[in-house]
Amino acid sequence: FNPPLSSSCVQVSQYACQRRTTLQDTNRIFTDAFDILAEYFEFSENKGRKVAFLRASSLIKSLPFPITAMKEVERLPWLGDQMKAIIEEILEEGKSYKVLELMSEERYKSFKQFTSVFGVGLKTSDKWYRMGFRTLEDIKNEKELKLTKMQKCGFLYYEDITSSVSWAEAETTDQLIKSIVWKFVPDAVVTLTGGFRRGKKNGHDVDIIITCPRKGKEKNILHNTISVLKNQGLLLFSDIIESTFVETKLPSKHVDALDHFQKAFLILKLPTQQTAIGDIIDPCGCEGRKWKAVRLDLVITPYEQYSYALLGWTGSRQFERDLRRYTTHERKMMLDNHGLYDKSKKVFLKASNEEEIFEHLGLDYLEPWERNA
Ligand code: 8DG
Ligand code: MN
Ligand code: MN
Repeated sequence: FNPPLSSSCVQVSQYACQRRTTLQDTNRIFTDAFDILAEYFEFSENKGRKVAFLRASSLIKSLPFPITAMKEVERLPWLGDQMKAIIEEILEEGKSYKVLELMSEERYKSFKQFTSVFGVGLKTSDKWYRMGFRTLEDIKNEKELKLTKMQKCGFLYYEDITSSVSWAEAETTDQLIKSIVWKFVPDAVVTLTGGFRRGKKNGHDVDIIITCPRKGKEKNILHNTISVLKNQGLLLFSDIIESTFVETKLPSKHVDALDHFQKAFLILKLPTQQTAIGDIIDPCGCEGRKWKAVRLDLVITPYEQYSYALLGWTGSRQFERDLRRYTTHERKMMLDNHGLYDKSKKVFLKASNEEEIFEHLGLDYLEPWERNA
């Protein structure tokens, strides 16, 4: 006897790190609505409700069955009355008028546009909104407005950067970076991470993490690589962040804390791949242009922190939040991109791969493609 897969017999953990979440989301109609609401509350600076909708969305993404009736979601964690009302509305109407209404609010529409520019976050969006600007056209027409170098590049390469990065483009970027890095440091470990490591077919950027088994040999890689990119005419923008790591510091308590690795946020002038039939098929829609502006994040890590960094940069963001929340509340340990600290034993736990980190945490191993929470 095979019982039907529904919530009445499937125990769903409140933590994404105890659920297998592949890209096969059979409830996209619901999760899209919840993701939009999370964004709506992020723009309204309502952190609590943002997190609540992200958790609910993430939980639904892990369900192995399409939701067809309210009784299937009755006993799931994180789904409050407001969320259930939205699910019910979508089940009945095929869409949520509540969500559509919030999406048509002026502040949401403006923030959606503003934050789509590289270098523009909530702070700048809020400032522009309070200055009376509503659209990107408004911003472009205001010649007096001070823009950072990053934001100028965001506008300059807007079309390219907002069109998603394909798997082929991520692959090309990965090869390019490997060929450069391996000239300086032949034994450097260069790994494509972020969404592409989780099996996504496209993304908003390319994330690459670099280390070297020989202690300290990773230190010059970032600057050398960026010099080569510059000399080859492949660099459109770079923002280099130096390492601020301090050995004695305990992992951060905040689930959204940034890490302290040396890194760079780049825009590459990526040569467009020519197909066998030449210009007839244009894989990135660049219409005859020989390049596309592509966002690249490069992260450099000391070898002994590499597994933790890889786990942290593979994401998804919600998976990472829940992994840290689980570590703090269920294990009395502290986790960040640099390491894992056992508070009762007062020691940092070493790990030479991701499997060992899951083991330290007493969790079943999840493959990267099962972390699409
Ligand atoms: P996408 O690019 O396809 O949209 O998805 P993604 O690859 O999952 O998102 P991402 O924004 O590129 O972030 C990848 C992971 O990197 C994510 O789990 C968060 C993590 N991350 C850190 N530190 C930092 C940081 O300082 N900045 C950013 N942007 N991401 C960071 O661990
Ligand atoms: Mn990414
Ligand atoms: Mn990134």
